[in-house]
Order: sequence, then structure tokens, then C-alpha cells
Amino acid sequence: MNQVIKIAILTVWVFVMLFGCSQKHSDGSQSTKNELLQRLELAKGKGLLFGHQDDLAYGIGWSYVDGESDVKRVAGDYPSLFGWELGGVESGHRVNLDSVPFQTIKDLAVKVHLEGGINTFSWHPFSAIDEASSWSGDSVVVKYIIPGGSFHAQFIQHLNRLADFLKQLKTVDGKAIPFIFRPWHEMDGTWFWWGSKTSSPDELKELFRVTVNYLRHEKGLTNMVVAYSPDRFFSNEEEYLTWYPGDDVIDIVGMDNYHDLKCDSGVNEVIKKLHVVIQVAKTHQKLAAFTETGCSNVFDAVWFTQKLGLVLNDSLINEDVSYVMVWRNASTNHFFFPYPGHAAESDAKAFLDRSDVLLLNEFVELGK
Ligand code: BMA
Repeated sequence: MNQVIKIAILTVWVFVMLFGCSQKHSDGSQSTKNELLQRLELAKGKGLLFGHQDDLAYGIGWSYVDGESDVKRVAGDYPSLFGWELGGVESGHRVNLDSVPFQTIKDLAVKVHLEGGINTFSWHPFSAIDEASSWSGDSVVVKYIIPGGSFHAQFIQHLNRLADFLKQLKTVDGKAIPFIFRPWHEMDGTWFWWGSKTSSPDELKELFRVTVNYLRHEKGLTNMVVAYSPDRFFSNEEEYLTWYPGDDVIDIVGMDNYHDLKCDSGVNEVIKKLHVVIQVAKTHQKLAAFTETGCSNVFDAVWFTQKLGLVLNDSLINEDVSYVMVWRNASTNHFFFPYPGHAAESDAKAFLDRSDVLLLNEFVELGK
């Protein structure tokens, strides 16, 4: 064989070995991440997954009862997407800031995965400077915890504890399960210490990049799908992307929006904003999601069919948004999904009965 051809073959081989292998983690976690994304891709246009925060942990009138779920009580099946909160894990707490033990979260998340559902994690961490709560919108934190900041080492310690938990998300045979991680959400609002009042877009982008790159590359969490979800303060793609940390970091683009759906005219606002999210998703080849919404205490008894339902009737949203998630059912003073006997029960059931809204069994069936 000609020497030049030999060298060329050798070069290609070295390249494939170096870069091909580095993409694949020894526990196959990179492939589990793609598996999650592919399942969402497959569901696109067939229906939106319906999600509920803390669904299996507690509901109205019960807590930690195996198999219980307020969504199941009302609609006959579980959600297909399950939200969990990680706030407190970074500080070494045994329970999260809503008192749910991390061990329980881990066990339930693995169960969800085995039963065909998808897990998504929010994170409202305490500040690495003084352990102040996430809802310290006036505190300047971000510039001190990014690289070069005087509290960067403390922040890395927070990430180490977070990673210790996330690394436990495995089946008994040691296979890492895929999950969605949605840190630094609602950064365009002013209520969190990473919000727009005290951090610049560049600082937030850096915080986001450091968080994800550290978890993925230093801690090997390549089974992690990452979601970007500002709140509602944007009206075009440029504004939406103000805090966007980059295509290499993000897999899903979304929006959190409770506020606009409080009034009738808000339905159109939400539709317009989700169109922006969808456009970004198309341009950047990402999935789009309605990452958080809800009506506090479901005080509007037809909110599900007449607000959220109208949003889903929009054909673009129906085709291109992968999931919608409502927040937790903590008590009769703080809940976002009705329970048996509540005035909104039949309306929520009618919404979930729509063929384009996927509960767990329907989502699992799609993959068969
Ligand atoms: C908020 C409320 C709080 C909770 C926090 C994190 O929206 O539900 O009660 O502590 O989310 O889950």
C-alpha cells in the first residue's frame, strides 16, 4: 500500500478512536440521554406529555403512599413527566426545601424511569456565599461564584454534592438513567439570586455553562438533558436568547409562565411566546417545552380546558411543544392540580382525556 494512503488510514483511525470513543461514556450514559430525546421526538405531533411536580411523593390528603398520585386519582392514569426538586442537596441536607427526602426522590425517579416516564429536576439552591434562600432577588451572588469569583470554590463544593446525588440515578444493575435538569430557570425575573436584578446576562451564561460543563465533563453526567427556561419577559427570539448559554449546553428550550394564563387575554400572550420558543427550537435544533405553568389553587374551575386547553389547540404548539408541566400539590393552600371532590376535577379530567395530551400509558404505548 502506498505510504500516503497508509498514513491517511492511520490518521482516520486515530481520529475515530479519540473522538468517537470520547463521546461514549463507559456506562453508556450518552446513549441514555439520546434515548430520552428520541422518545420526546417520537411523541412530537402525537401529543404533549403532561407533567406534575412531586406527583408520586404527596398530594392533597396523603403523603408517601406507594402508587398514589393526584393526577391518577382524577384522571385514572399517572402523568408521563415527573418533576422533582433538588434545592438543599448542594448544602448537604437530607431532605429538599419542601421536606422531601432525597432518598425518596431517587427511588421514585428510578421507578418512573423503569415504568416508562420521564423525570425532570428543578433546583432552587441556597447561595454558596451565605446559604441564603434562592428567593433572595436583591442579593448579588452570581459574579462571586463563577470562575474568578471569591466564592467559586464554595460553589464547586455545591456542585460536587449535587453531582453525588445525580450520580445515584441508576437502576440496580448500575445503568445511569436519563433525566432532564433545568437549573437557573426564570432568570429573566427578579425574584431569584440568579435573576435579572443582580446578574448580567454574561454572568448568568457563565454560571449556566460552568454548571453544565462541570457536571457533564468533570462528573461524567452525560445522561443529563439540559433545559433552558426563562419566565415570560420576552417578545422575540433575541430577547428570549438574552441569557442563553449556548447550543452545546442546552437540549430543550422552554418557558415558565403562570402569570399570563391568569387572564383571558393571556392565552394569546402564551401562544405568541411559545411560538418564539418554537422558532428558537427550530433554528437551534432543540426540543421545545412549556416547562412550568398552572393556576394557583386551581381557583378557575375551567382553567385546564379553557386556558391551557386553548393554548394546546394552537396547531403549531400542538405539533412542536413536547411537554407541559404543572406545579406541586403541597396543601389545600398551595396546589396546581385538582383532587377528587374539587370544583375543577371534571375539567382537569376532560383536559387529560384529550387524545393529544399524553399520560403515562399513552406515552409508553407510543414507544412500542
Ligand atoms: C415554589 C413553591 C414553594 C417551593 C418551591 C420549590 O414554587 O411551591 O413552596 O418551596 O417552589 O419547590
